[in-house]
Amino acid sequence: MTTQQPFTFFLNQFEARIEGVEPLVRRLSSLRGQFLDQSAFDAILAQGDPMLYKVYAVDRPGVDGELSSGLTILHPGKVGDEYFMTKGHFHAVLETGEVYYCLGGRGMMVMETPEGDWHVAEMTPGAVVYVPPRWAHRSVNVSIAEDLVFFWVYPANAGHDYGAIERQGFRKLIVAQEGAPAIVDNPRWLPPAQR
Ligand code: PAN
Ligand code: ZN
Repeated sequence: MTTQQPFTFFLNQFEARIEGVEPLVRRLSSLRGQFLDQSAFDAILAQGDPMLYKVYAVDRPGVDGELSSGLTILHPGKVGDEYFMTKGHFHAVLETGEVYYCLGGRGMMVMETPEGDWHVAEMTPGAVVYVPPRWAHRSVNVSIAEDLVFFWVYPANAGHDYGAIERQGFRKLIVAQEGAPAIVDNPRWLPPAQR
């Protein structure tokens, strides 16, 4: 058993980055099939492949007791009526939770369990959203012009399972209706018994 040394890292809230960490960049093309309006998706991609979000991860060894943390910056924008969002995932170790702390912008976190229970939480500066074990989670930027910026911490051995979400998305979508975000049913989503 080796004893870890404590360390400090600096989260620059004003420049929305973590000092000394190279961000992972996710572009629109990595969310193929996730946005409902496929022709709007193709039309944007034909003009280029915009960056949707950046993730500054302070990863730790994937062993019991370790915690990974980091910062995500999700840009504003829409595909058809649907706001820019993260891919979303279950944790591969389903019984692991996560804490999100919103630092800037305006968003919604869409969550669901393998049984199909769902919940949508608002993300505004200061909001701490607790994602219990077993809940898949996706962040959505519902602002017109502002980045959604949030810090997160989860057990480093949790892992990420993107497969179920890639297949049929989340039960609920967040779309603009008359200029305001609305929660609507995802027509591609099937209850567990019908999959
Ligand atoms: C976050 C997310 C991050 C990017 O660190 O991974 O916001 O979202 P996707 O992983 O869905 O692309 C987290 O929830 N980690 O477990
Ligand atoms: Zn997670």
